[in-house]
Amino acid sequence: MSDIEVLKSSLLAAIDAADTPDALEAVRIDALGKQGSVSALLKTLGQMSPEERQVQGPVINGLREAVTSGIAAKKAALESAILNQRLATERLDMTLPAPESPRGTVHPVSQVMDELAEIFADMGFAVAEGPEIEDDWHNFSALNIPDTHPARAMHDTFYFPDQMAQKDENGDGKKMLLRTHTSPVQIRTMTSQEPPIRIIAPGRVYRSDSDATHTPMFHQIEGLVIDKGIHLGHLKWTLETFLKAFFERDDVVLRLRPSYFPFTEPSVEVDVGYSVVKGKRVIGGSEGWMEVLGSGMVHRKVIEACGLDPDVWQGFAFGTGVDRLAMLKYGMDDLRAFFDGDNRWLQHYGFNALDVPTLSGGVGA
Ligand code: 2U9
Repeated sequence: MSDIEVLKSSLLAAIDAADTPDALEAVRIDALGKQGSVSALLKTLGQMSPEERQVQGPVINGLREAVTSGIAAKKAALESAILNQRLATERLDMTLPAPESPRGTVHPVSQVMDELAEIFADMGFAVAEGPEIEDDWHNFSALNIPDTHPARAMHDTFYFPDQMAQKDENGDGKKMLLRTHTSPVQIRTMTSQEPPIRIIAPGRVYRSDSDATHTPMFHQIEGLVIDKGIHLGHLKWTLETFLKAFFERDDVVLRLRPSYFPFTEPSVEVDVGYSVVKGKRVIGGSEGWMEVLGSGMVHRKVIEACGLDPDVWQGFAFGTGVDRLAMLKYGMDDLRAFFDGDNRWLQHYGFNALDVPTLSGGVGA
């Protein structure tokens, strides 16, 4: 056998013996690398006479071809062997439950929003939404909140710089702000939809009066009914039904205290009774009272501001903090933790995404 045939068989044997991609790579470099045996042979072609090259050229190129295709075939074989090995060992029994991967949880605010939507849907309320950036007519004026009212003050409201004021229909500038409650959603509904109206308006609201227990953004839900012959009894029944379903207790007792809001007359603040069980406050009974929301009959001026006749249409409305309701029902004691995004808190207080609240299944998880 010529040396080239000897070299060829020894290289093909080395290729065959390579049992890992790295070992095969070593053979490739040893043969076809810069200092490789086949590369060296190829370089000799240059010094040969044309006749000699006529003879040796095809032989040496044949060798390079054989080694190159041998290495490529072996590489493919090794890779498919490795893949089959992995497929064999990584057999996934799809019938087995998924391994306990860290699961995202539903934030308590979202859970409570879903619970409230479920409860009010059952009473025929639709969910209405609107812009978080509002103008001061929808957020204040239409709600009978006079220009001088402290709620309008800078320390309570995030205003946009005047140059961002929008021109209203008669061209004068509407001051823009971050809504301080979701009431402008109800105003937009009353000015765009014929009564009767039954809506809840959940969403983010902004107040620049944050302190240890108040955050600049929190979540509110407000409710509104506009119809004929609506009176305080309808308000009380609706609030009792909602709070009994929400706290999943039939012994929820309400206390209505006269109060004042510019957009309702009469206005009442509502407390729920609680009992102390093993030192903890439990909703139900009336050992003590906890304020949960404000409400009242929609002020005539608000109905007029929305172009409706208050002698034909009456209504009631209420407003409450969703974060606060969540703390009352699920026992959190620090509002700020709601916004920290701390995974331990979310794993502890969060809800399983599959636990979609249904009235039949008891809205709570
Ligand atoms: C329209 C007419 C009346 C909504 C109302 C309250 C009372 C109230 C506070 C509760 C806690 C805000 O989140 S909170 O700080 N809200 O007490 N809200 S009556 O009254 C309306 C709304 C819209 C058209």
